[in-house]
Amino acid sequence: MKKSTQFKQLIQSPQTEYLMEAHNGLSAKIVQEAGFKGIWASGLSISAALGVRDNNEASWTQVMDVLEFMSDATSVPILLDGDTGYGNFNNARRLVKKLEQRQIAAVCIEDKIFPKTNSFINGEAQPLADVDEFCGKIKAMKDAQNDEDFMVIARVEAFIAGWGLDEMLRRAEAYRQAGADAILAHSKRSDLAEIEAFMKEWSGRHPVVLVPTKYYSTPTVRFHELGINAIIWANHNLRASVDAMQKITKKIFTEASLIHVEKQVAPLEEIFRLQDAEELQQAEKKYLP
Ligand code: SPV
Ligand code: MG
Repeated sequence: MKKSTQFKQLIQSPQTEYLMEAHNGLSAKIVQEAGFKGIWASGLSISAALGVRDNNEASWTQVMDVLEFMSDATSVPILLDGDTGYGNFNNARRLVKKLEQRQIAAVCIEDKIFPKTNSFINGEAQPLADVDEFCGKIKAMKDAQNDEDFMVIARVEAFIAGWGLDEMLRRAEAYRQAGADAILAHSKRSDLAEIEAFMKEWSGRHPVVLVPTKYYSTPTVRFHELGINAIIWANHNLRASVDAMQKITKKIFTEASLIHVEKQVAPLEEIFRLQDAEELQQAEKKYLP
């Protein structure tokens, strides 16, 4: 089944589904092997892995290059965190064409201004996009797609920017009417209060996706009870790898030895397996003289 069709089914299914963050080909493969049905190509994680900030410092084509490796390495669908669409409606609709060419299943855009800033950095100081302008962007993206199953998810940043429930609902409804396939309701609170209030008023009118990075202590059953369509575990592979790399690098630096390290890192054989080195050995037997 096409990746876009898989993703559409995932979002439209009555159960709560889960997407896990990846930021390169290797982490994408690890996410798929764990059993996740979809991958979140996080802007924060991809930029951090490239050594830059989550402020569109990596160009959109540099993000595309990373995505190409992620898509080639996996068969489950990828949802790109497309920030603000990297410009106006015209940049965003070109993005859709290029994503489809790489079999990326869907893109999420947020109603902020290019260049964006991560929602958890000084969120209240961040200006939101004009609603009509953002609706035009969504329409242009939906008009640009060739594959009818490709999805555009509209991320509403009203709570992040300190606006209340009314603004959140006004924007979500406008984006739904503009053609967005789902709404990502973002919140930086440590509890679920804002999201609960939104879900009550929204009353199931269109699929909803959440990113519970800040309200991580919420029991997952609550998301099921609220009828959330998909949950994104947004940055945990990046954070896990940073923690592991810092510990091991420090140890090797201080001990100037590998004696106490060998058993704490993945065996080389595991790296070769993840790369599918075996397949090349078979191919060499077949194709080399
Ligand atoms: C990302 O993973 O880049 C996101 C989610 O956009 S957040 O960092 O929570 O804004
Ligand atoms: Mg992001």
